[in-house]
Amino acid sequence: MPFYATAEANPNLAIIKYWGKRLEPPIIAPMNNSVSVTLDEQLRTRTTVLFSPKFERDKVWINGSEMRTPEELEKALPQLDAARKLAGSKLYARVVSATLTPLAGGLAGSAAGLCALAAACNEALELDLSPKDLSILCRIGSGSSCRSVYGGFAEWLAGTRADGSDSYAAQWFGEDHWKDFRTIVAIVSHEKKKVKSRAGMKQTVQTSMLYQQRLRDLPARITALKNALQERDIARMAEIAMRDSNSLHAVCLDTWPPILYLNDTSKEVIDSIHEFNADDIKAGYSFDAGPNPTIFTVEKHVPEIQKRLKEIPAIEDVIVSSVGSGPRALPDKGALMGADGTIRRWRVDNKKHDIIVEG
Ligand code: 2P0
Repeated sequence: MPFYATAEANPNLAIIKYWGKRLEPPIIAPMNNSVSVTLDEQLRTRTTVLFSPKFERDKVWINGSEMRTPEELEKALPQLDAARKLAGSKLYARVVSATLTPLAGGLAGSAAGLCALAAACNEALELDLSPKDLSILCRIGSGSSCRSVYGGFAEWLAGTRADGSDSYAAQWFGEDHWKDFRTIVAIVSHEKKKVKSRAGMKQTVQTSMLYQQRLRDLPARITALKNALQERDIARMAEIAMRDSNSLHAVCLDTWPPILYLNDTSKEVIDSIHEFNADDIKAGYSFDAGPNPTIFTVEKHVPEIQKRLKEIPAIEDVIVSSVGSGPRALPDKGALMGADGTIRRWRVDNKKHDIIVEG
């Protein structure tokens, strides 16, 4: 076993949202199936992991800062424990991670992060996991990350078993299925969100009446989405995405005390997209647990949507992503830490979407 590896993973964005757990950490299984598209490499996360008898506890660095509090470590540590259990190892780990995803702005940062960590552990401990089992290891870190195990479009199944063993992700369509599909990510706020997803969804399950109706609506919506994606039908796909996002934010408002992730800029984006869609639906907005909008569309409509988004002053940046691929192992020259545990000099270039190892 090399006990040392580096991997990268891309974020995914939910078209049908995961919101609510039927099994709490450290298992994590959701109340409902969810479906996502995996983005391309522009917002990827790279993670190097080293397991060693020299270490007396697990240590994790994200973008140069060491994670020290139980809250900061609540996702990585259960995943490291699960990976060790699979390997029959008791070695502690050092984890160094660099991400191009703006963190905690409702932009799926933990999806890429916990998928990259699971993929790096899979390599370092030679677990040789199937995609299904890798998705289970991901899920133990953070639910949404299990969908990043696949390129293209993937579904995370809620399952029904009490041990969570039937809750895993499966690919619907590969990354080449819909070549002109685009996800436009608009950055409206770099502020950390007020209510984290983990706490917010728990509050919703406990207090929202409307949530029960959402759960009843979802199976038909998921079937309709599969058909729309199969036929590469942007009008139907975009309507489903908008309805599901609106449903998520309706149950958030119905939560007690209410949770509002959207802001005035999000509302401007909603109005602008409905105006753009006045004659026929050409694009759909979607919001996770934060105000940053993502727009699903096809390539030919991207310039017009970019023009509209540029008219909204609070939008700081726009990233246009194609459908991306699953995680991959990297050669040691891309590692963020040496095989002896020394952290290398590296930097992220958010403009060029690059992670540069300098020494
Ligand atoms: C999703 N979100 O499906 C939904 C849409 C936010 C809104 O998955 O507790 O960070 O680690 O399993 O995955 C955010 O929740 O939560 C999320 P945990 P996660 O992408």
